[in-house]
Amino acid sequence: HRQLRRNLNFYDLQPPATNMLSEVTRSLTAAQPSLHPKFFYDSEGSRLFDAITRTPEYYPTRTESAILDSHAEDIRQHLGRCHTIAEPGAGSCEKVRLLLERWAPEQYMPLEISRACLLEASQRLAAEFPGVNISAVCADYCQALALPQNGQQPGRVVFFPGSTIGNFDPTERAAFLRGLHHLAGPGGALLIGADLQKDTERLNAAYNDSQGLTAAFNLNALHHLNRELDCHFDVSQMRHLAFYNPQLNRIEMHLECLADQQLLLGQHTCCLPAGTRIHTESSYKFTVEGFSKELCDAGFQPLGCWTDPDKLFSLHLAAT
Ligand code: AVJ
Repeated sequence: HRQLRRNLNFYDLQPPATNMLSEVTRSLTAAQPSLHPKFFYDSEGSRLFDAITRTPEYYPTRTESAILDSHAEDIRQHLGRCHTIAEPGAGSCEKVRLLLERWAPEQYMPLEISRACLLEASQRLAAEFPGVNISAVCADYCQALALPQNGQQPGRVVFFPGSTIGNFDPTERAAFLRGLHHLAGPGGALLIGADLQKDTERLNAAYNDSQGLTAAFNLNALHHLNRELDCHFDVSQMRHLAFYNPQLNRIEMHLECLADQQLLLGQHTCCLPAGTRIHTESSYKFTVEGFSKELCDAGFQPLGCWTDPDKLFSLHLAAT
């Protein structure tokens, strides 16, 4: 590990490089073709996601920020002391700023797979918050969740905002929440954002914004694959689809082939006939009671839940 500044230590757990070709080949040639949502986030995809969060239709980001902003003090009171905030998938570390300002914890531990992103964000944060010790950990989710506890220190407050938890299918989600429980450790807590079920029109609009940014974001996964793997997607003959599935309580995003797609995947070719839908993302929507139950099932004790006046989004606090 390296000390980069007086208040910044960088720990590189050297996350295993994923074999993109074999992973993409497997998921695109399955009976139900799919792509993992992580393929959205190259630099263009991250820029597009950022733009989505500022569209009038995409309510989650600004609603969650408003909840945090109005209730930061109340949340801290429910929590008691907060020594360390740990954030898996911290990215640009933007959302945690509000907590660093209001809670002034001794330590902040961002965990992020993108080394470049983590380096930049943690350097900036260390300069801006000289009173917070930053332990930046470059790791993938699995490594991050298996991180050892730090000796005498009290448990960590794990911060997992944005309803990213909604990307996981129920079985994976249960396992992931157990991992967050382990990361928080004895005496720790979890502060997690969960988007709420609401009228279908509003949900559909949030994933079909009028500027077409969500469509561009979805289609960018194919540009990303073309760039990395040279797999010859004709992106002009693919279409963005996003709709609420009320049976499964989730938004589904797909990419639909408008014409046959002849793909090159390493040595192999693969044809996706016109009409094929590639499932690119699920974004589950919760009820306050349902999500609290999932937290209990993962070993947490709910301490509180905060929502906005329109009940669009929820922030849950739970102890380990
Ligand atoms: C970052 C996973 C929470 O599911 O709403 C936004 C991603 N996809 N618009 C979400 C996303 C399309 C977002 N999460």
